Amino acid sequence: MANLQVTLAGLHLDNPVMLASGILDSTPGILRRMSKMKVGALITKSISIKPRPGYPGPTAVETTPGTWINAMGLPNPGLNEFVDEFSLTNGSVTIIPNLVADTPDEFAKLADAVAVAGAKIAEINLSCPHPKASYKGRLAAQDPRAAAEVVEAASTKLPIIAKLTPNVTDIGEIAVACARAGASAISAINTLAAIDIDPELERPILGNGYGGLSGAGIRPIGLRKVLDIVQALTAANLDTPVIGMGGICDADDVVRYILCGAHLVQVGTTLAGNPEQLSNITEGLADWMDRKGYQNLEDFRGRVLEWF
Ligand code: RRO
Repeated sequence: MANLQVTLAGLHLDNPVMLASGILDSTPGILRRMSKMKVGALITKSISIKPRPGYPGPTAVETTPGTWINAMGLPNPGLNEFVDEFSLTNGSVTIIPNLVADTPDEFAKLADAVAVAGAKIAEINLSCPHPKASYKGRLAAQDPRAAAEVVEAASTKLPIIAKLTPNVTDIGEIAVACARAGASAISAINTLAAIDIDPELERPILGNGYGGLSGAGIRPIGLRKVLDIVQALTAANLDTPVIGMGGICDADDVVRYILCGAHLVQVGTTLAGNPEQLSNITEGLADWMDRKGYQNLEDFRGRVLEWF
């Protein structure tokens, strides 16, 4: 029988399949429902210090089958209401808050607050692709020094997962900077900077104009970025685990990421109309391992690296 167990910053998780931030995670009720799935951990929608209403609609549109463009605009109730409403300490599945802010100090404040509220680990969103506010004119995850500064500030009270953007030339350089600054894991990829146009209305299809692309079509890009990160970390003698995501729709896609060196994965867009798919993916991974005769994830993790 395949053993799917995995540890992340000392936390024991039943399996490596996590719910990605931004999908089916914006209320305690939806998270409770998702905790019934076969899932290793659930990540919340990005939380900011102040409440944010989000952008005007349309906020998410399917551009080609299975591939979506979104500019939700970080809608969330703000730190205080989040801490009051979301229980981070009980429940059967680990809940990981995803945090978003404009400065290292704000990230530190958010991280410290969720640690006090019982979070065991947090993911910091260094990479929302279409913010109005940004870190000195760029996303933190587009500048190794800025990313490192945020990781350092946020990781004093609990372990931090640094979520990176694919919208850079050298994602490996950013991952190494985050790992050296104390990140306990690197997650990638956030959505690809994108736009789509309605030819009839002669305007962008999203209310915000710009958006981020996710879903089936971006999987090969996610795989390439994860491979780049794993290779860069290995070359720097860092064993920081990588959490792969981008376009995962089924168990084969999870296998693809693990073969590229990912320790865990996150699943998002494909669940939009089909939450049960999360359990199917985890079961499918176990079936694939059984069929291949693998007992542990390490038995095949990173195998594709041998090709390069
Ligand atoms: O809320 C959003 O519009 C959003 C976020 Br925070 C993010 O990190 N990535 C994305 O595609 N959309």
